[in-house]
Amino acid sequence: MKKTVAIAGATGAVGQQMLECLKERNMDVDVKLLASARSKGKVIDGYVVEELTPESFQGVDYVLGACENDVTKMWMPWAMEAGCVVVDNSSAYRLDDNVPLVVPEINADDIAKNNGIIANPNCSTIIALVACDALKKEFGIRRMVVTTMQAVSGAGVKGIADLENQIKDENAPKTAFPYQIAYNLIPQIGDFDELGISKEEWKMQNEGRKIWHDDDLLVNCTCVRVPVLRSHSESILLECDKEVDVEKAKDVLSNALGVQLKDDPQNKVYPMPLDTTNQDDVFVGRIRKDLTDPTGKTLSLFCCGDQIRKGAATNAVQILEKLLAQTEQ
Ligand code: 11C
Repeated sequence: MKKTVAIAGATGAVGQQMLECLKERNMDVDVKLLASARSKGKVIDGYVVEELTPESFQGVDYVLGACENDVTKMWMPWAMEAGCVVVDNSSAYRLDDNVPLVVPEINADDIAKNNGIIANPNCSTIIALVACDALKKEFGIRRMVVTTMQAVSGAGVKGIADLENQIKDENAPKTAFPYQIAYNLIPQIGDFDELGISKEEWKMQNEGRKIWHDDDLLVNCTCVRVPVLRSHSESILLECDKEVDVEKAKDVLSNALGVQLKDDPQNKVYPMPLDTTNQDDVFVGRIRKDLTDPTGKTLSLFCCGDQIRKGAATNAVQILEKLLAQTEQ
C-alpha cells in the first residue's frame, strides 16, 4: 500500500525543497503539506496546505520535519502518538541518545536503530562530513579547524529576502540578521556562550562525534554568514593520524559518495557556491598539504554544498528512501 508522507513546515525554504525532492526522485508516496494556520489553504504544486493540528498525523506513515525547534517540540508528541516515523531537520532531538543522527553516505546503518525519530544534522555539519568522510577512512582525523561561509538560506525565506532586498536597496529592513548582509560578512550564527563560542560552532563537533561514532573528534569552528544565496562553503584544515598524501586524497575523494572532486587550481577549477547551487553533491577541492606542519599529517581543503538541498531537504529525503526500502524488504 502507498505510504503517506507529511511535510511539517511545508511553506519554508526547506519544506518546499523537500516536496521538490520527493517529486524529482519519483517517490511513489501520497503527500500531505502541513504548516501554521497562517498558511492554511495556500496551494503549493497543486497540494493544498493544511493547518498543523494534533489530528494532522492520523493516517500518516512518515513525517519530514522542517520547523523551528519550539514548533517541532509541540507537534512531535502528536506524530509519535499517531505512530509516525519522523525525519526531523530541527536541532531539537539531534543529540538525544535514542535518536539516530544520520548522513546516509556515512552512517545509514544507524537508521535501523530509530525509535520513531531520526534527526537530520545541521547543514554545515553535513557538508563538511560528506567532504571529509573518505579522508577520515584513509588518514584518520584527529582535529578539524573549520571556517564556514554560510549562505543566507540558512536563515530561511527571510534570510533570502533580506539579501535580495538589501542588494536592491541597502536601507531595506533587516529581518533575519542583526546587521546588513548585502556587501558584508557577519561572524555570528546563533547565540554565543560564556566562552564566546556560538551554538552553530558547537554543532560541528557535537554532531560530528555522533555521526562518525568518534567521541575523541576535536573541532574548532568559526561560523560566518556571507552574502551568498543558498550554498555554504567551508575552509577545512584536517589534522590526521597518518601522514597525508595529496594524490591519495584526490583518489579517495573522486570515488566518494555524494562528492565531486573539483581540484585543478592551475586551470581555475575549484569548488564555488554558485556551482553547487540547486544540486545535491558536495564539491571538494583546493586540496593541499599544510607545509607548516613538519609531521606532514595536516591537509587543507575547500568545499561547497547547497544548504537547502544536501544540507537539509535532500539528506532528509535520502533517509526517507532508506526507511521505505527497509519496509519493502
Ligand atoms: C544556518 N545552519 O545556516 C543554520 C541553519 O541547526 O538546523 C540550520 C540550523 C540547524 O543558519
